Amino acid sequence: MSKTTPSLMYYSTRGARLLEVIRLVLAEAQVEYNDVSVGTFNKEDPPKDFLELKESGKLTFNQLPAYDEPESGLFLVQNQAILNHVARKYKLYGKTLEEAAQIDVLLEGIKDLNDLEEASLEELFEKDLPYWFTLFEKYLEKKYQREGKNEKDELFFVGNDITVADITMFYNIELLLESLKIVGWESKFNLDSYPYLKSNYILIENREGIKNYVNGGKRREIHPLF
Ligand SMILES: N[C@@H](CCC(=O)N[C@@H](CS)C(=O)NCC(=O)O)C(=O)O
Repeated sequence: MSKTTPSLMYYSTRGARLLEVIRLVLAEAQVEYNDVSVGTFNKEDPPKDFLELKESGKLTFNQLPAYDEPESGLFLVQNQAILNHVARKYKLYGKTLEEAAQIDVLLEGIKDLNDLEEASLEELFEKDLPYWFTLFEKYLEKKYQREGKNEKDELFFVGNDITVADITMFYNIELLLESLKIVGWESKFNLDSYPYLKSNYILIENREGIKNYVNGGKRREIHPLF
């Protein structure tokens, strides 16, 4: 690693969904970076490396994650701000203003989907998840139709290339599937019911950088949803 290698700093755990999406975006872009752990999160007895960072005055809101990019001099905090920056920097935020706006629409929709965790589990699996997944499925189906493609063709959520929208959706589905596996509830959700989403998921799963990261053995432990 050179002096200009960026660093992503957090505690020892995987962190929020957005933080793992940041790692997946960096993986897709095949960017070398330091994935720094400052130690175990403990509000009463914070780890030494966190206190040092806090005392440096660089953590705008005294929180992690933080992203240090020596090449540009940027030092960022806030998951969303870091994600937006790396996605724009590595050309994963659409090729035009219009594509970027459509990506924002999808990312906000995915946020709404995430907020469903508050519902009861029964409601979540019977009603809310199918409702939201069907909306995303319809979105992709219409895009396929507009572009004269069938579901065997490769299709990205926006434009004709991978963006942060595909990567964010990929991680949300992956987290759901992995969490269901851990508690033995695989039967509660079947991605086969959403063939367009499944096709996009497989497409992203097989991207070289993402595949290497996911299978590379260095990933932090999952925080299961249930
Ligand atoms: N909105 C912030 C939230 C970050 C946040 O809450 N960080 C917590 C850990 S998950 C933190 O560093 N807290 C430091 C403290 O409470 O002393 C983001 O998305 O980055």
